[in-house]
Amino acid sequence: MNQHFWRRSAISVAMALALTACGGGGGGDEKPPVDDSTYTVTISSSAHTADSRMTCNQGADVAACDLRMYQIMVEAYVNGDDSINYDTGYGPSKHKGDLQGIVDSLDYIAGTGVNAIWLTPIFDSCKGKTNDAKLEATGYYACDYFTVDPMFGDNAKLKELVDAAHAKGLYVFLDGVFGHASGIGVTMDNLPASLSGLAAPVTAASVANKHDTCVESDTTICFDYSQPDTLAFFKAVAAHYVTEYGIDGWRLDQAYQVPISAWEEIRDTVETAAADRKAAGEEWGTLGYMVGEVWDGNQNNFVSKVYGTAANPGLQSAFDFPLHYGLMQAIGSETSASSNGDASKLYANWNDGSVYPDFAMPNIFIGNHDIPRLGDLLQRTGRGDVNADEYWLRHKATFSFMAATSGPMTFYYGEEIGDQLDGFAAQVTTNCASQGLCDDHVARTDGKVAGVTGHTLSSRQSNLKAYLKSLMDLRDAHPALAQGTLTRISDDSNVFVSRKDNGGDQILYLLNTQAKDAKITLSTSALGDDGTLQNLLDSGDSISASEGNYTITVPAYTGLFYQIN
Ligand SMILES: [Ca+2]
Ligand SMILES: [Ca+2]
Repeated sequence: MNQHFWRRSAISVAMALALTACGGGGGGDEKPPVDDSTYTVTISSSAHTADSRMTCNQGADVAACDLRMYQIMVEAYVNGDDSINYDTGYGPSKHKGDLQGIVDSLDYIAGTGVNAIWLTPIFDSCKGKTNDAKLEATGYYACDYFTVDPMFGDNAKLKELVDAAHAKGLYVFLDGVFGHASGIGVTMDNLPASLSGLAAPVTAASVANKHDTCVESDTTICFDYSQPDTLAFFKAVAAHYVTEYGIDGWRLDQAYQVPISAWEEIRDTVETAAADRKAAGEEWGTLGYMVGEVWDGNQNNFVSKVYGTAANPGLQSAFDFPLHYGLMQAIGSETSASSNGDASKLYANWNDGSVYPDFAMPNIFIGNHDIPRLGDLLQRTGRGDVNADEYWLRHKATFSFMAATSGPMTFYYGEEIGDQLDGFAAQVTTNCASQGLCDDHVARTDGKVAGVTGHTLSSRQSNLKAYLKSLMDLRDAHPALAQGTLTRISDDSNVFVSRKDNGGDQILYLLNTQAKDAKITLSTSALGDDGTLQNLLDSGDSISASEGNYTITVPAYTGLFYQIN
């Protein structure tokens, strides 16, 4: 079955930096706002009290709360070994990516300020043995969970990659597809000695035992978690790569295909393997972070399909699709959205996480391999082409919101340079798969890695990448950003104003989602403080309260960070 349709059926939902110098960026290239009028607002009281409910809002020192993952679509990213290539696949890349290409790119990746890489699935998918060569290249239909895909490298190359990433300060996460596998089945021929005797996972024998989104076909088998052998198998897989390779955890594909009770056991197994490494004195492979993917805009479904409850917890972390949609509606762009940015959508009643259990750690992101890149969506919705200031300002503003958000976050490769696909913007509906231009795989482009693939960064790309690095440096220096309580002072349709607190570290974050400057009069009582505000990214200008008010100008499409002294 064509992955395009398969994925579709699986989902239930559908700077002002520029104006002044930008920290670390050496000065933005962007020009003044398109609209030279000014939005004026007075904020005299705070709309919300401090929220310290979920794990990463509590100010505790939890390493996973400051994860900055960098997603790599392995088959597309970088060709480091031209003797092994798929040469076919979904999406517009040349489909020559491999593990060596990632090893070669680690310095570049670390230079963006992220601290982790997530590789799309790398297990053997039995190239040439099913009737869908493109699907095999994705990695999401494995036939051997204990062997690296020979088109990507081998098991020794994976170990080399994990060790090399760790040496550069990067955690490594593999992509676990534990609900389905290749239609030709799963081989046990390459079982490691330590797992001899392990039984194979059991294919769902009846409709009642298979998840309703998993459809058996020539390319797909579905697993039956009512069978103990299935759970035992995937617990063994999940622990094996922590114990033997030192990976730091897993990204779990289509997490709703595995029951929450099974996730609880798999997570416990991974956490135990990680704790054992830590007890043995290992520096890496000790995190045991697991993040589930449920492509859904309804936060209630994250409780029922990923998190579970305090009494019956599943996974602790899930990609935050609801907040992703809020962020795109506010300052980015959605596939079909045409309205101007509405800052009140950042935390609407459908994406504020209020229904998640206290232990939850939502993982905020912009894009992934299943949705068009932000750059292409901005072009689609008339929010700026690559030569427009708006295009780059919106990227920066989006990054700034992520940097101000407590908890783990994920960037998709190329976002750091505002990548987009030349010649693509509008949705392609006719023969999109054969052109590599369907919305759900058009983001799978060849990686553009300066110093590795021959790509030369434009000045705007360099500037954006440096801005991202400056934000990540800010997160290093200010624990309130990654692990602070959140107080939403104001969320109107034009500006979002919040403060983050972690002990004595206190940050005011302001985001203007409109095309004109915002002049904000913020009372000391609304801020809950009367200290001096010091700009953390620009030249360090400071603002003092006068007669009980601060006056702060936030340029168009810009996020600002002030330390509250
Ligand atoms: Ca290759
Ligand atoms: Ca484009």
